[in-house]
Formats: sequence, C-alpha cells, structure tokens
Amino acid sequence: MNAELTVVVPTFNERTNIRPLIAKLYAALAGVEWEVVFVDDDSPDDTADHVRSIARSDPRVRCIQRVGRRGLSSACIEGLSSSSAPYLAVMDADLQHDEILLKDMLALLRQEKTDLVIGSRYISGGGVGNWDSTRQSISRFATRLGQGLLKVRVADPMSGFFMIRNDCFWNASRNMSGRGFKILLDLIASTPQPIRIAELPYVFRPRHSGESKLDSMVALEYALLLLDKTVGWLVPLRFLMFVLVGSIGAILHLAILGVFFRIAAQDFWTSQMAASLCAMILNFVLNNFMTYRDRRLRGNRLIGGLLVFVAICSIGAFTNTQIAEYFFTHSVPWWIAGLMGAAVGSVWNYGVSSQFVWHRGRRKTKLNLRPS
Ligand SMILES: Nc1nc2c(ncn2[C@@H]2O[C@H](COP(=O)(O)OP(=O)(O)O)[C@@H](O)[C@H]2O)c(=O)[nH]1
Ligand SMILES: [Mg+2]
Repeated sequence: MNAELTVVVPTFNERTNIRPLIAKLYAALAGVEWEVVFVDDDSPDDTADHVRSIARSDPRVRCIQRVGRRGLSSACIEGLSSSSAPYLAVMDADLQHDEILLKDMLALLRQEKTDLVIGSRYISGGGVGNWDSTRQSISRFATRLGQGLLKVRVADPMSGFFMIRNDCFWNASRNMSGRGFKILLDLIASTPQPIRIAELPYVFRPRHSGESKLDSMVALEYALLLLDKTVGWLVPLRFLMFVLVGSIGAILHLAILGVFFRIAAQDFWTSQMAASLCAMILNFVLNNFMTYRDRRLRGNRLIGGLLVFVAICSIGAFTNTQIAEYFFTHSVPWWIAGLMGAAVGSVWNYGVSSQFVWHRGRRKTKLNLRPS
C-alpha cells in the first residue's frame, strides 16, 4: 500500500484512546489510502505495545517508540520524517480534534493551491468547547504572542491539528526548534519562503479518556520557543538558559557565603567551598530540569551526572579566577576582568557539560562477545 496521507499522532499514556481513534480514522478516511503513525515516548501504560499488537494485523498502523526522550513537538517531527506520503497530518490521540475535517483538508491540498491546512478553533464555526474563561484568556494571549512572531496572518497558530504537503514540511524541518508543544507555530516560523495557508473551523472536543499531559512547564516551553525563533539564530537558546541558571546559582552562592562567613563565623575558605558546592548542585538540578529537559537524567545517571558536573564546574571556576586575576594584574578594571573570567568559565562549563553530562543519544551498546 502506498499511502497518500500519513496521520501522525503523538502519544503519552493514551492506550485507551488508540482503538477508538483508529476506528474514527477508518470512518473519516474511507476511500483514501492512509496510514497512521503513533509516536510514543515509552509510555508507562504500554501504549506502544498496544499499538504494535494492532499493527501486526493492520498494515495501516505503525508505531515509533522513543526511549529516553520526551516532547510533543519532537515526537511529531520524528513521525512526520518517517513518512513518504505526499500529505502529512498531525492530530492528538485523545479525540479532541475532529477527524471529519481530515478529508476536507486533503481535498484542499490536492487542489495544489494550498500548502498547509489548519484545523482552527478561532475562525467562524470553530470553538474551544467547554474551556473555562481563564483557560480561554490564556490561550488567546498565547495565540496573540504567536501571531506576532509570524509573518503571515493565522487565526490559530497554536493548533495541534493540521495537514501539510510533505515537501513543505521538509523545507521547514531543518530550521525547526522541536521544543515544547507548539509544533505548528514552530513549523510556520521555520519555512524559508512564505507558504499558502488555509484554515478550516472545528470545535475542540473534551478529552475522550486519560489525562492531559500539559503542566506548568508549558508556559516556560512556549516562552523558550518564542525566544528561540526570535534570538535563537544569534545565541544558542540552551546557552542563554545555562547563563540564566548560572546567574540564579551566583545569587545563591553569595547568600550562602554570607550566612557561613558573616553569621556562622566560619573561615572564608570553608564558607566559599560550601557556597560553591550548593550553587553547583542547584545549577545541576535547574539545568537538568530546564536547560536539558529533553535529555533529562534520571535515576542512577543523576548521581553520576552531578559528580561530572561538579568536576567540570570546578575546573571552570579555577579557570575563571585565573583569567580574571591575570587581566586584573594587567590594569584591566576589576569588573571587566571579573566579567571576562566569568564569560570564559561559562562557555567552558556549557560546552563541556553539554558533551559529558547531557550528551545527546550516546548510549552504551551491549556487545555480544559470545562466539555464535
Ligand atoms: N510522544 C509524546 N506525546 C505527547 C507528549 N506530551 C503530550 N503528548 C500527546 O500529545 C497530545 C496532546 O496532549 P494533551 O495532553 O492532550 O494536551 P491538551 O489537549 O492540551 O491537554 C496527546 O495525544 C498526548 O498523548 C510527549 O511528551 N510525547
Ligand atoms: Mg488533549
């Protein structure tokens, strides 16, 4: 079967929604050659196993199971990248998106006058269903921010329901940040040339079963996506986050130093060591939670990561003071000398820890050395 349409569905703990969604796709896409790819981030409820068991007898169904990674946008990108169909759709697993729209979206794309069709809650005929007024206001505010970023007018750039031509996705994919939950906004902001966009209305339905995965981090992830799309070309966003976290660490460092040295009357060396250690631990925790959220260390790897991080930062701190002292003794004003030391220390800490603490996808492979 050569699929004309691939529907990509990101999943995390959606086991109970899989069969109902597939049934709805069958009904909505009768007469179309389609396939569905579930991209699951190793859900504890074994969604991926469930999808594979269905896929064994249904060639329209595929599963990508990602281990050790989380993220709605990056999951969608991986699913979209796995398709060779000319048209690609993204929709949620929980039946909140109206699958009836898929055929109309496809019909529009087939006419070749449109590159991207969005299922929109914010045009006439669309709606957000039973959201309370706070959630509506937050969503409208976030939508306005997103619209400010885009060069084209889109009523619902935060929608998670859309269909796009395969070549348009690939044109954008290299510039996409893959952060957070707003893949559509990321996609439109990443297209090298303006694309032709249409919007079709639908009403957002209540979740079929299970729970929403979106937590308080959504706002932070969204802010990061907007930052990445505005200043990301100038300074890597991770570095900005790293420096922000480092600044929080520096404030804690000073506070603890003050407590140990002035209040607890410890000697300066002991106070400074205690303050440094606390600041490094705080920095490690915050970086693990925010800067490297997508590569977060867990369990045993957390302790090993912390030890390596402390070792790297100790070298960074030593280099920092050496450089600052060198410039200071060469008549550079104290604050410029201090900043230069801090800049070199930060770049060292960032560069080395991203390689040795939060490196990307370098896994140990078990070698089977037994002769066969
Ligand atoms: N692969 C993957 N899917 C996710 C992740 N977070 C959410 N999802 C899926 O993305 C879709 C939308 O998430 P949902 O929790 O329903 O968000 P809400 O509709 O805004 O409450 C659902 O199908 C989720 O299962 C994630 O980290 N990885
Ligand atoms: Mg949902």
